[in-house]
Amino acid sequence: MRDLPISEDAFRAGVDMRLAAGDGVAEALCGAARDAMVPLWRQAQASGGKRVAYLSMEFLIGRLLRETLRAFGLERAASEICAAQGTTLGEVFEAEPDAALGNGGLGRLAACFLESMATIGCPGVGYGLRYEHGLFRQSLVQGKQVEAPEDWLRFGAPWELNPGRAYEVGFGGHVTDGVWHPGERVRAVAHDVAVPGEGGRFAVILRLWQAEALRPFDLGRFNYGDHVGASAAEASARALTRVLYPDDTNEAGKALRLKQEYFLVAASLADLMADHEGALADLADALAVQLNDTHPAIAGPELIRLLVDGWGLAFDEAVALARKVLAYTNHTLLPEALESWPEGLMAWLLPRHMEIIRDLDAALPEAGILDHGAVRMGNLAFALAHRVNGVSALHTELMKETVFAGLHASYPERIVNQTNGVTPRRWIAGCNPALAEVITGAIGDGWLTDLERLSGLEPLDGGVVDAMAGVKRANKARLAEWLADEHGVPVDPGAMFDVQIKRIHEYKRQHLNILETIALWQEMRDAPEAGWVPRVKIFAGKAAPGYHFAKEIIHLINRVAERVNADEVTGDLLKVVFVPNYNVSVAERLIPASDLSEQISTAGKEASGTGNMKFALNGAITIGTLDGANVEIRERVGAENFLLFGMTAEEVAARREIPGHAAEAVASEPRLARALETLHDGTFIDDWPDLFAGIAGNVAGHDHYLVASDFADYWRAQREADDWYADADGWAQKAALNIARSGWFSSDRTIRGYMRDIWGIETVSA
Ligand code: 26Q
Repeated sequence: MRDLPISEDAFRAGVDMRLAAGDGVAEALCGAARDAMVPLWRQAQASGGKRVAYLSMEFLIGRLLRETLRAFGLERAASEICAAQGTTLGEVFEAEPDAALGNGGLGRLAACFLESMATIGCPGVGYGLRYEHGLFRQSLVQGKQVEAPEDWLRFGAPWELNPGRAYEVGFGGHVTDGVWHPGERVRAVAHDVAVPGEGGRFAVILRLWQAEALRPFDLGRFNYGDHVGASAAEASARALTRVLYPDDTNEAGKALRLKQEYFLVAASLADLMADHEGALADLADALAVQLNDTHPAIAGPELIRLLVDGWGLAFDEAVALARKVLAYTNHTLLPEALESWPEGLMAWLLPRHMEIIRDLDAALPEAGILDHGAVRMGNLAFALAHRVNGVSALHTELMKETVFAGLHASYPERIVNQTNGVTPRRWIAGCNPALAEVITGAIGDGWLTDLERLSGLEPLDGGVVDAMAGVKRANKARLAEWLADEHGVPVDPGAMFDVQIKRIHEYKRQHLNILETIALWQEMRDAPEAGWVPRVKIFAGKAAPGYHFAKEIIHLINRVAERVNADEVTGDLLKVVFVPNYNVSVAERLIPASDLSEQISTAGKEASGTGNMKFALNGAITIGTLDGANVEIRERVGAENFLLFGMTAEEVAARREIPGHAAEAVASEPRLARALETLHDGTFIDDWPDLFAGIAGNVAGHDHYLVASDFADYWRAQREADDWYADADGWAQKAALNIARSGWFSSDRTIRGYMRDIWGIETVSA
């Protein structure tokens, strides 16, 4: 038995006390687990050697109770407590709100990183915003996405600790004699969540800032009769951290978003500088600051401002010091997602920062920071970082060739790769405990914190392969029950579960998948007795509220589901399910029950992907393009265990130059042409037959994402998937090899890479 940081007895006593005080079971378990973390939290705050601050507008942490109990080895005690209270631990887990303080991959990566840092003992802190409403709740009304505010704080905040830290943050105003006089000030109040590492020896603090008014209530104004205006300052300050921007890539920046970004940066840097004890010149020996994309890139000018205006450094010295501290991670090459802010807006909201940006632009003309009246945040972040990293090998190479080609030529040492990873604690042990048990049975303990030990599963023992296949069957049976009970779709648990779950976006090509589904349905109807492999097509994901095309794709998937699921000809051969309100908890339910992992983005567009890694680690076989980290997954699991299709990034670029590429592809692929017909002939919506003509027109017309050109090869790979699946033993073998060979995709490996190549930080030992 390992040493627990808290004894079961102490934990039980903590829970009892809370139950006696009237807490519910879930609250009592969370509260007692949180209290157990106080010593870890104190230790994490005590400064020692160098540490890293991970600045991110998003932390998609999801539920925390199950992960915390496992880290502390308290699951058994918690289960017994639940039984005594007439409930089950599973039910209590389900009652915890899913904290969705992020949009997708970038936010979930940040959460995996904090957990890995805590597990391996990397001293660090995460800084984010305490959004009152995280990513919107999605429901479906007649097949269409409807957004409602999400409310993760409805049960209070059982995980939070109050560090009693607050800072003033200014906006607007003017600069006189180099001194900034903000026109507006708000308070940033810290709320801490401790993220424990496996074994409970360390924790990393996630410090979330909430905006409040300096003077919440104006009694004078109230007494004067202005009852609403008396609270205006509070309402306006609170608006800052009210909602997460529900955007993954699209859409131009709004002033409130820039305010949010600066608010995060100003509060976090103030907090870090307050804790810095040594000489200023030693700052880079004590602190590394990692920028999660450009969203916190105003940290560069802010740090320079603090150093010049506050500490009296010369501009050049300040720039050099800031660059030693800062590093920047790029997560996208999509031009529409590259942040840029109008100079006028920047000058109005942050006049002193705009001066600094102009000085930087003059000092580093090759950086291209200012361009046609806009501040290009990627260029700014690059210019002020000592390292800039991409998130997969392919993405990093494309960064060098495209967005940052000029800057890379000037600073050839700066760009490095750190391929993403995921935490195996949540994404194997947490969500798939039966699989974890099989693995431990085969290779013993220790793999969960040293994931490359999964390679020890090879040479694969037939018993282990069977046991893994048995776990998959059981997970699928459980999912089938849930789909029937919660979503009214009965499915055959023996069918291949084919799953695409991620934000809805044209480049991710959910429309390629649904068009293939339609074509498959048509062929099944033509010859229902032809020995088809039964499929369940599962989709989930949210569309940005203003992204019309993505919303149409959701609508189409749901219309296809309605028609296909009611079809007696195809029956159990084909079912289509769109699971609403995709979030971390839904992913934890779907991934362990998946056979086929859809990673079908247009090559060159998906920076990395991390869902792809979770699926492989849970024994799903990938059908995918040579994009992002798919390339590295395929290299590791072996080409014979991966269903590759589609054009390469280079072929994509060349194909796009051919006039009429889509029309030509449609003409040469009758299956696609026939499937596209259904989008304007009323097959799926008889009272408005051409409702989906927009999607059809896009695919057959401009088709920027090459759906038409990749369709034929996708169809071929899908039929190969059928053939593989028909051989159950062969499939089980390939699935097991995916597990055994994916250990490299642990975020522990990624964090070690950042520590070595970027932060210059060593792990601390327990
Ligand atoms: C920017 C400006 C204004 C409002 C919103 C935004 C914004 C917000 C979020 C822009 C982008 C994002 C999120 C991007 C993201 O999640 N990228 C994903 O990052 C993952 C982790 O590296 C990768 O695996 C995915 O490939 C990448 O798409």
